[in-house]
Amino acid sequence: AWQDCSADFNDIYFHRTDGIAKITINRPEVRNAFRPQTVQEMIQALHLARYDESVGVILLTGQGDLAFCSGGDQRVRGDAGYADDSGVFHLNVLDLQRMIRSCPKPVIAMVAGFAIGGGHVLHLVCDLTIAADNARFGQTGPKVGSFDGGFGASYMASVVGQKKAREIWLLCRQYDAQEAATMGLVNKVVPLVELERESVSWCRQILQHSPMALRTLKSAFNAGIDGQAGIQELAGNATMLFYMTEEGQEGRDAYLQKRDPDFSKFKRRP
Ligand code: 1HA
Repeated sequence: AWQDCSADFNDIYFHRTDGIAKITINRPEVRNAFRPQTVQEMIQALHLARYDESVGVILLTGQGDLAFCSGGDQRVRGDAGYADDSGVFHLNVLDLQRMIRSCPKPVIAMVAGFAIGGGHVLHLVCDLTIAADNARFGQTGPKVGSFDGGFGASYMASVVGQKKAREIWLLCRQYDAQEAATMGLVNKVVPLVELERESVSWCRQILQHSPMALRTLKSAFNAGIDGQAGIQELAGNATMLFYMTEEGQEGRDAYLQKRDPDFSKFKRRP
């Protein structure tokens, strides 16, 4: 049973149950299109889930069976981005994409219905995607006067290959769940009624595994394609592990005790 933690949110639901946090875009009347406030709330919820030590896996999904997310809400698209209530333009979904990738906990997209445009990129940047058999995937940018040349292009190419990624963007077609699975865009296709059960069971299997191994692997997968930022994530895990050693702690203790550090007992390994 999910515990509802949505009180501070308007455009999303935020739920928790043993070890799993679930972020649900709740704008079904526009196929779960996001506006700046939606993205802001998703960023806040992701932050909460990341810092909650009881959470080991994060599910990202959309309310209802018709859509995961249809991208930016075109009704509030102004002349330099998507307008918030005070008229300021945002492309803050790019921040959310980076947060999903750099979150040390696995983020799993649970997709029923459409994952389109900026909504498609959101599922793409998640670590895993479980799709219902009614899921449909695609980009629309060149049709609606937009493009995501960041993770939306380069990361997509590393997932499905250059030719397929260029096809997806240049033709703006939609692909069904099976086609998406065949091209490596989704990990598993299940009947719609089993979507949540299957996704939660993937989460539970992950929750049995070593948190340190999981976070280091995620950062290692990122490192190869995320440049200096990717190396920073991987190296951050190396630093964390070093802090946990007596050798690392000797440096800290010596500083605090105002003495020279004594690293002589630590091995110089081949
Ligand atoms: O490319 C970016 C970015 C790039 C760089 C940096 C930041 C970015 C941020 C965002 C984006 C983008 O997301 S661009 C791509 C924007 N999205 C789209 O082009 C998808 C538009 N929607 C659709 O193609 C279709 O609605 C659909 C395939 C998702 C579903 O079709 P369906 O089932 O036939 O429903 P439909 O009747 O089209 O939609 C139901 C209602 O939802 C309609 O409203 P109604 O006529 O009932 O009043 C429809 O207008 C509304 N709706 C759907 N999607 C959006 C939307 N309203 C606003 N924005 C939407 N994205």
